[in-house]
Amino acid sequence: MPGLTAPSDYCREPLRHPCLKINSKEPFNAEPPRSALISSYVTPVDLFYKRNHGPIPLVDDIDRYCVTIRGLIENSKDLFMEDVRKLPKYNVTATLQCAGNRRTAMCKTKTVRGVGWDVSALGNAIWGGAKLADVLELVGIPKNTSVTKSGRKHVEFVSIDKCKEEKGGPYKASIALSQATNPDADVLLAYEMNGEPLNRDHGYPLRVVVPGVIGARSVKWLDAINIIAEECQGFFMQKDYKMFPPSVDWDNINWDSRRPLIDFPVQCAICSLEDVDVIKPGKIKITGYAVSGGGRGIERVDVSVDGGKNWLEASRYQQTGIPYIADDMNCDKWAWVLFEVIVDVSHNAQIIAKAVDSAANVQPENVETIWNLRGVLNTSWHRVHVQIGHSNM
Ligand SMILES: Nc1nc2c(c(=O)[nH]1)N[C@H]1C(S)=C(S)[C@@H](COP(=O)(O)O)O[C@H]1N2
Ligand SMILES: [Mo]
Repeated sequence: MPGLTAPSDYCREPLRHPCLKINSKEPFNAEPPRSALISSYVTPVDLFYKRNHGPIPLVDDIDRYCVTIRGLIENSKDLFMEDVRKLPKYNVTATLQCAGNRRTAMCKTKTVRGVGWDVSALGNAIWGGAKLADVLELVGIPKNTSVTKSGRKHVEFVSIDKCKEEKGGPYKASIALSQATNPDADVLLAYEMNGEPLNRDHGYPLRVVVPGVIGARSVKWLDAINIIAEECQGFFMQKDYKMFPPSVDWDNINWDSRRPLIDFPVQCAICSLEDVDVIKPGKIKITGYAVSGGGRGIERVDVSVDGGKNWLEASRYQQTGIPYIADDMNCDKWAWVLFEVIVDVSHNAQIIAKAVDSAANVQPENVETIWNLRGVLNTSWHRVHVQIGHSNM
């Protein structure tokens, strides 16, 4: 692993923003406060959630750093940063969301295992880098290789961080070769986030960004790319990030019975209020985010202030108070939309938000029906409670 080092302890962690809410210190897992998320369409890097499984790697020599591409190809290749930078550069606005986002709320039904997250284990960034499809072309794999041609082949991304779950080995994950070679899937080897070089927390010097897919597949601190016959056999593909039905618990789980999670389903959350908040009676503005996976944009966000009897359609904005003007039908293909709606609340109420994506997929009404032992993909209607009072204001 030329140029990159993986510490085995937490003595050389980067500095982090003091506003982040720390869900686990070592490895470092943290999310911004709800209100910070909705103040900007593009999430500032220092407030972007951080999700790690081990200590943060360090670059000791950027000139020697390279990614080895090997496996089912004629000749393996060492890809240096200058090779990546020579390829056409793309800026893709994409929301990255952890499959564990909103896990804490799932625990209320029944305990789940995993880092507790509120509603902010996601962020929207402008990722700059080369397309994986262009990189794979350098090793002789044509663009748009169809599933018919590629069969079960996957492209595996291997990092160098030391993860407990991998018994001290590196984090890894894979995606289908057909997706990896599809330029329209916008899979990037990213070296920039919001126009700045990636920072250590987010994968410096190079990370994978797989838009529309759970965050777990966007491998940071890339060390190798393997072209393999079948999906990656690592822990995070086989023994984690799978969704089981509510009937499955730790005593009857069969990991092989489920496929690894890929696309993210439709999701939304209110960010202008906490789970329980005290407000003054009258008009209040409800704001939040909505996002879907697989390249499906958001069609609509509905908000209710009477526990789901009546619904109002929210409008979208990019900066508070400034409506969102879509000049390109595809502009929210991979990115979230921020929504706002003004409602009148005169008594204690349950406020709910639910989104509909471009394929008319809706969110499940109740968290109980999608409870799963790992607490992944809590995309149930987001509910908060307001109490009328004068404290706090
Ligand atoms: N090498 C490596 N890549 C990784 C992880 C990791 O622990 N190690 N965590 C994954 C998970 S679960 C998520 S949700 C995203 C989080 O990316 P972020 O920390 O940049 O927000 O990175 C993914 N890539
Ligand atoms: Mo994640």
